[in-house]
Amino acid sequence: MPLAASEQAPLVDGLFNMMITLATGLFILVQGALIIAAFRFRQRPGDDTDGPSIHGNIPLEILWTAIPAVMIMVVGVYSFEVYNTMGGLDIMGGHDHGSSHQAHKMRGAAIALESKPNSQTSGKIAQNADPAPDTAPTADLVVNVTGLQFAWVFNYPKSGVSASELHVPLGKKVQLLINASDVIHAFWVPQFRIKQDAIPGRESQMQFTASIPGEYPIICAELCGAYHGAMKTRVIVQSPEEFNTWVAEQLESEEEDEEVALNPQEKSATEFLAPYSQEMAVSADILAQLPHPEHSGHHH
Ligand SMILES: [Cu+2]
Repeated sequence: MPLAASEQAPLVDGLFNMMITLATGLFILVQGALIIAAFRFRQRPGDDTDGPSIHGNIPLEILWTAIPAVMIMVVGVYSFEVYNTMGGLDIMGGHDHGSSHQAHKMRGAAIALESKPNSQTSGKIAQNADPAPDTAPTADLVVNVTGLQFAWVFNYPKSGVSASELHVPLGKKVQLLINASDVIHAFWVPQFRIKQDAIPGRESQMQFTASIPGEYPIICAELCGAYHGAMKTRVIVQSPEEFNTWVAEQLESEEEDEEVALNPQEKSATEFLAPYSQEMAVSADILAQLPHPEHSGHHH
């Protein structure tokens, strides 16, 4: 098994180990009985007699019905318990927040109503109109996840940060609101033992609490097109302080991007690009040869 890097992972591993133990025990029991019977009751040389003809054995039939029934019930109850503990049944992401639960329901209804004439686009509009969904009070951090051919986009509604990699603080409960903009994808982090479908027009949710700092792969687990195999990114688990620093940096660079978009009006291309020349590996001489804004402005 890969590293268990979330608080939920040991639950899944416990279930997995129990099922493997049961299956191994059953395999040895059934195969053992088969091998013993094949050897012990095999035809001996010169013996042409038949074995006794037996029809029905009620106690035996009850036994081999009861044992699997009990095993299936145990596995069923245990896996249900794990699923529930991981928040799988808690569709709206929290037990005790009636009002936002209601809001979620209504939002769902609005999407359903609006999606009748043109299911995909209007469903999307209804959701885009409300980019900051109700924050479940039980989660420390809510992240909107969008799957699209062929990438993941992470949006932090509280800070407004958008990123192509998921950053999360260590030891904090993270709630993902998962969506898709084209076809069905699936959000999978093996080290967290979580996997959830991303479905266009329908928000699915999932919770986890990262327990070991590090970088883990995020993989699309639903065949979604030609480049499905390349639909990968990372989740970066960092200390809450590092996470806050990252959020601040993202906000800063987003501001810078805005400046980039605003400034060209006031500066010539040469002046404007000068600070970036090193980054772009372009020499000042080449920059100086750029056309003057008066001549080029309209064509851009
Ligand atoms: Cu995909």
